[in-house]
Amino acid sequence: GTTPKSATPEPSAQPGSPADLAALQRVVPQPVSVTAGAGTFTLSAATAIHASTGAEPIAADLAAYLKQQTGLALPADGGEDAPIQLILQATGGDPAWGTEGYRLTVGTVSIKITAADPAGLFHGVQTLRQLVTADDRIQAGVIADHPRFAYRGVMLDVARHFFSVADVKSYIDAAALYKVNEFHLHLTDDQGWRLTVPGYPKLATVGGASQVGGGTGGSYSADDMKAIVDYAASRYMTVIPEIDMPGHVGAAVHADPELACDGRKHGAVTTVSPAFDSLCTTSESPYKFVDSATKAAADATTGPLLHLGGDEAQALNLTQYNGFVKRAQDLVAAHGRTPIAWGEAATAPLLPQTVLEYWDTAHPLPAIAQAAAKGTKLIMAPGDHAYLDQQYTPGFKLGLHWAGYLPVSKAYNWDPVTVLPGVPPTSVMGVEAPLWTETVKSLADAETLAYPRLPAIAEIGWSAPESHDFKQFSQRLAKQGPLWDRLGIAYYKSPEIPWS
Ligand code: TNX
Repeated sequence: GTTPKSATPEPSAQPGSPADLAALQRVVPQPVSVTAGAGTFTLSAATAIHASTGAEPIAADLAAYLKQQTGLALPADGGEDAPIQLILQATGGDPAWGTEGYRLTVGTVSIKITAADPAGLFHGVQTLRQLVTADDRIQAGVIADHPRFAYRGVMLDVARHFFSVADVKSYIDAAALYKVNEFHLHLTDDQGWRLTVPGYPKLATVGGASQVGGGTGGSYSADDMKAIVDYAASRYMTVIPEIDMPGHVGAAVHADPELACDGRKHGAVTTVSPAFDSLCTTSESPYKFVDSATKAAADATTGPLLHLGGDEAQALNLTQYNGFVKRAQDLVAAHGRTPIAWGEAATAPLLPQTVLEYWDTAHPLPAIAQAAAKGTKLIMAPGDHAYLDQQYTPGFKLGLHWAGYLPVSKAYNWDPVTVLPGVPPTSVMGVEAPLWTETVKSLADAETLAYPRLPAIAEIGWSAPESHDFKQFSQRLAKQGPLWDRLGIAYYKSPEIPWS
């Protein structure tokens, strides 16, 4: 059988002391249950890892993570008596675990992670990483865990400023540490078009050749997109591509003026402010373009969801806008994908499966709650709690503040099911933390806005609402600082957090 010969003993016969429990309180997001044992496990270069059949890549990930963090090179191909065991266990788990839950048992001589699915083992590995202290020890205890919401997303805007594939991978990697499982890639906007579309070569070559402030911009080839999608999959994250339309199309109409009604020559948009151009909804050629662009986005990704934008289409009247959104959904569905759109699309006739993403807390639309009441599922990305591009404080060197200032406490203190009055809790699929990049020029800038707020929003997505407590969260968050230093993740040392 596959049962390990020396089945890992439970952490210890002795329950942990309050000090042992305090030593386990360093995990973000807060797990469902945390029970301390007595003593610690000490890692060494001889500590082998063994994985069940099918989980070998996760053993290799754990070894690579621990090498990065501790410098110790643990063998990832240990036998069934290895001290660290990663075990896929189809039956016997708590059904509440789902595909993402796991149980981590740390004793003084062994560590075991069990899960029904590799995604759960991967999340358990993230918990284990966070438990490793500066002296390579891990507190004994048992953590049993599973997520509150199925959708826990982050978004990166690669249109306002272009980010290389390597930078995108780094952004994905850091978010995986907080059990984020959806990566929304905002590929197109006024200032840049980043996706190669067969039949429309100028979108990438002309529409891609700019960004905020000018500069050379860039775009992703089919191979680049595959590299991003495969990397995200290796971090148990699904990529959601976004083609933003019918507004926010400055780069598209710059590349191909026929997509707009006025037929004039549109220059590249390099300002922060939107251009308020629109696809021409009264002619057919833009729909051919929407068909091709959404097909390219569907072909480049493997997940079920495809975002069609739909925000801030000020150049259209409501009838034109609603008609466009209706046809765009049909085209996304024809490519086998489930449409997502920004909240504004709630005014249009929606397909039953279309998902709405709520963002605009400055102008909340009653139509969104009305759609939810009729069965539309929502993703919550409220600007005043979840927008990572909003400044931490007045005068902060990066970011905007149209939704107000967003200190860490505000990124943490909200509940997705009470954000919009009238929305049934079961309508909420989960949360997303978007990072718009008008003011973000580098990966370090992106990380400085995301850390430490991205982990706060990840905890809102993962952890039970009863566990939310900012003071306790900020103490756990403080313990992530040394890990970010070690991993080279830039972050803002907000004075709200008791960094040591
Ligand atoms: C509003 S959020 C926008 C974006 C901007 C963002 C800046 C949304 C759907 N539209 O185009 O980048 O505010 O915070």
